[in-house]
Amino acid sequence: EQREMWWHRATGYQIYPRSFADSNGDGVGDIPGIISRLGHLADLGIGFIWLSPVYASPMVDNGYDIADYRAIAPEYGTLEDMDRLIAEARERGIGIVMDLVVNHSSSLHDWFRAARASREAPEHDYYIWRDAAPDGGPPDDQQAAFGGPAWSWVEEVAQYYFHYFSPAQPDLNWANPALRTEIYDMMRWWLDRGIAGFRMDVISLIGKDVDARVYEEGPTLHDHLQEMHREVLAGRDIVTIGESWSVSPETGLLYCGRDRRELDMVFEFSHIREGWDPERGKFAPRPFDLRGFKRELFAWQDLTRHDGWTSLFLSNHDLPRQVSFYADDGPYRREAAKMLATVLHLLKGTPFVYQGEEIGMTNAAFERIDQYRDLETLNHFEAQIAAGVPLEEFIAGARRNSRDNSRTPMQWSPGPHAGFTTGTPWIEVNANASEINVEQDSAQPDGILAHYRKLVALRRERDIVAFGETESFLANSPSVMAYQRRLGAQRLVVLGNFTGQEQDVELPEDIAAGAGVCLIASHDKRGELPRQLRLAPYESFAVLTS
Ligand code: ISL
Ligand code: CA
Repeated sequence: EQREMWWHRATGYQIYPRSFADSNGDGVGDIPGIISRLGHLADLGIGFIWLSPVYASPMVDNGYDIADYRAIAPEYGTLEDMDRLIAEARERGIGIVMDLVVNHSSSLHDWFRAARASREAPEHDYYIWRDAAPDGGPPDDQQAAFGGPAWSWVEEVAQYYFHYFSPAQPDLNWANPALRTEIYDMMRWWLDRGIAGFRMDVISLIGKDVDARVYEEGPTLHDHLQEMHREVLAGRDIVTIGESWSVSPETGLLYCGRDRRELDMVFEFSHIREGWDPERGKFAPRPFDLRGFKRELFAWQDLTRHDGWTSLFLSNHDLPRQVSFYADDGPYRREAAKMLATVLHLLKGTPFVYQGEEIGMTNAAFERIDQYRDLETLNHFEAQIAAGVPLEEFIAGARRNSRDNSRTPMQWSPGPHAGFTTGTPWIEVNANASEINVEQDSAQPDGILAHYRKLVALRRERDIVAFGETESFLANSPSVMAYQRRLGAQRLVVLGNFTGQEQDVELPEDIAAGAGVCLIASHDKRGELPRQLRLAPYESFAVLTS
């Protein structure tokens, strides 16, 4: 049996600090800005914040390139601000989960500065170096995730170093024990400041074997995670979530199985990838297929039925806005936002809300390349235009799936710059901020925010939401997501219409019920579950029966 942990009933909320709230008018969000908005998060009822990186960084990748793991980026504030955030959040029952980016550091980290200066420096082996190929070129033709070769030359040591992402993000060499000790020290230093856990950036890459060209889930991954657990995590009442782009139901429990002593859960992306063209990648839009999406989500529900745990999310700072990508950001935006939240939050797992999702923020709808800021988008733009992709085609893909879609400033009010800053924001505010913002949504008793507040509360209050077993039905429907949760004699039936048309649904005999209690609904409350029912466009609801 699974021991109940605080994060089994908690909802997480991701803050992308650059775009959340700016306290001093420099156009960049910061920690005092977050502190000033803690009331919003307490009102939502969330249990913890996943805070994207706030460490000292040259910001080539908005902080996912860390130059000092024990210092705060001056544009975000000071260590005192950070301690104040931890304390003030805790007073509201909210933990702070830090982003741990230890697959790579910034090329400006002191370790890398020493490493690139001399082969004799102890830090040289903190990174991954190889000699040139006989022709003087890189050791192999591996490409970096953000474009260009994954190897860069350093004249001083006459070697190439490996970088899975950009050249400004050299990969750390986890085979080096002194490096691992430094990382574990740093993690303990943060935990001792009172944080509630770590979200571990691309953690599935740390066991890589570059010579074998195995990067994801490499041979030493689980040894490292078990060592990290022994050295740092064991015995602390924290939560750990590892990001893995490769994890599948076959490997999932290796990370989060009860007896593994590694992580509490992973962020897995199989349901997200369903929306991408497998050959041409994220900048080639393809129509969303609900059936594949459901198959992946329910595979993880099955996997974690008796062991492990999972996270639930549709959005983050690397993904487009969920109403735009999966549903409708036009006439049915409100209904669509509620529907996506309902079908996701009533699954088993720990749900995550990405800033702005709780008011149904939409994609950025940028029309020109100069509006984009993200290095992934800009690098792919250069490469694809050079390869002959027409400009309009690239922009169409970026409008659908660029990471900047979710990085536009949080929309607090209908006022100037959406209430995000009094200065000039680092990236444009979405043009719809005068209609979509916290001030206006929260004034409506049936707003999107109110709907999220209910879902967050249901997970805290109802055992069936936190722990019930999940059984999907109507799996072949291309338009409706449907499942029930079961706990003892109770059943919670959840339905969501993913289309802008009415849908007639025939409920299986064992699902239909004469009477029930409606826990949440986007339209009129439903008090029964007849065999035949008609869903309004983007309608969703959950009915409890026994
Ligand atoms: O979205 C992605 C898949 O194409 C990539 O942009 C992204 O690199 C991948 O999701 C891994 O993300 C994490 O590590 C990156 C950082 O840029 C992302 O913001 C972070 O979430 C490198 O640290
Ligand atoms: Ca600022």
